[in-house]
Amino acid sequence: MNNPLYDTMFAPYAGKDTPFLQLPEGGVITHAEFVNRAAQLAHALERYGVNTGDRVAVQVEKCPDMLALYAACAQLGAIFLPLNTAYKAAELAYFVGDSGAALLVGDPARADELDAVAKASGAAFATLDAAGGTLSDSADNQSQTFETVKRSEDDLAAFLYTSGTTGRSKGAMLSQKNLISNAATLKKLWQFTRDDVLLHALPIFHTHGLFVATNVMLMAGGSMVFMPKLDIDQMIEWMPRATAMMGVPTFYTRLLDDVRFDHSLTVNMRLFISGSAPLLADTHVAFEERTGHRILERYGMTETNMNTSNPYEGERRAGTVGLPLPDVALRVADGDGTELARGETGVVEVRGPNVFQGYWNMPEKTKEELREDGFFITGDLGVQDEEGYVTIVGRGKDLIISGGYNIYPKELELVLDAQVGVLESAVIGIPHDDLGEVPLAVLVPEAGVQIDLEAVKAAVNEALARFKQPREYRVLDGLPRNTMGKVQKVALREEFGT
Ligand code: MCA
Ligand code: AMP
Repeated sequence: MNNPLYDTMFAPYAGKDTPFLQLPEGGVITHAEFVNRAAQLAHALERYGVNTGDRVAVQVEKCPDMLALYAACAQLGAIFLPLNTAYKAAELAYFVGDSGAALLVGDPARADELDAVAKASGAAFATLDAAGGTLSDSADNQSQTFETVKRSEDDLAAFLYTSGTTGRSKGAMLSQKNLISNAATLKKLWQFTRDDVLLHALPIFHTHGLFVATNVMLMAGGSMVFMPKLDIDQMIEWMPRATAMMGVPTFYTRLLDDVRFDHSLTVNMRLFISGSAPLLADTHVAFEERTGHRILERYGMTETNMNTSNPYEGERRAGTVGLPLPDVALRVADGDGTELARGETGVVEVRGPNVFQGYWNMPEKTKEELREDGFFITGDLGVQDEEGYVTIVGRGKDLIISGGYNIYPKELELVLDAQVGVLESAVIGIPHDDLGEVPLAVLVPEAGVQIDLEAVKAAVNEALARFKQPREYRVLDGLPRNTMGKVQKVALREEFGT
């Protein structure tokens, strides 16, 4: 194959008039139209100076052209670097600078501030949204064919940034093979075919919506109801015409909260998949009672795509994330990587064709998390039963998962600690009915100083995306610490976590 990613995911659809994206606001984009558009965008990328191997940073609202840009990057051999649309300019500046992106593609409504971000890193800047933009204009005049650039399966296809416990985001480098192998495995396991219609309401800047959902559907040749975001009215309207849905647990709790959502809506559906955050066993049970469907829960990470899944045929066990995927080796290990006996709790480690190539420009970090024998240390605490089912029981890493988005307390604490009058801070996750968890910030004032909370909130709002911002603040005289001086977040969770 000349370019394995393009040749498996996109090339097979040239000239095929089958529906690929069904747009709830009206219209259908066929597979052929999609690959033609990708070719036009590949030409446009070249016009903006993008070469094979360059990073293309993309902060664009969910729309067909945003997805076609992923295909265009594959065809050109550029590295697709999608970014959360909620990120502020300060956050973006880091990603663009760190990755050395050749081009930043951003929202026309924020053109001025994003252009400045791009300029500061020496990147070119183009705009794109559902209505158009400079990249779209440039693509419109281009040929609908583009000579696919030769690549190998070991070449990089995407960077996804994932935060770390140090507060600094790391660019996870994913090769073509990482993406292709996982999509092929999941397609087969979950039995996706060209007859499937997937309800797609996830964002496409993360693994879940982009690689798990889209790559699997591309490989299967099916179609997607391509919703701009989760909208329960739209979901309910389209469900009778769909066969499958993928979502984070909040999707399921919101559906269950709606009295219109009942068994009759789901008779055409064959599969509901959940992941990115723990699905409560209660939600699993309530969903089955309401619809007769057992949600299939799976587990993965940005660095690895998917690692485990409950079976398609066979027992889907509530509260577990199922069995290791056929091509993934999984061990529950002690701190040294020695496998523990079944039933014992330890750190989950995984190895397989899905495991990433390392963190961009961070060889030390890569070494800390990728063992020499190829196992990646996930930082999740798990236990495996005699039959191999894995349960995630906690996290060794300090991480809050809110509505499927990861929030690293350290990143917030660094911002909070820098505020006037704040001596130190600690951020913990507290339970939230809708989002699972949300952050709460505990602030300790400098001696004799009264913290101006409104000023702190304003500074946080300037620095960090809304979804990361603490939902609540508490001011304490001091933080609980152990004898080693380490902050006892467990004690804070006990005090504030209910
Ligand atoms: C939106 N807001 C949030 C979140 N989403 N706050 C905390 N956590 C969130 N997840 C805030 C906004 O900033 C805004 O705040 C207000 O809520 C309303 O925003 P809106 O966009 O209308 O929210 P929504 O449509 O209700 O979105 C909630 C959502 C969405 C549907 C749960 O966040 C979502 O689609 N999450 C999926 C994330 C995902 O794809 N994760 C996969 C990562 P304000 O009103 O103050 O301005 S990949 C992964 O984890 C691994 C690899 C895996 O295994 O899949
Ligand atoms: P990310 O950094 O966005 O790739 O998030 C990956 C993390 O999400 C994992 O390390 C887990 O902590 C968590 N995660 C993903 N799927 C599940 C799941 N089904 N159950 C529990 N945690 C999950």
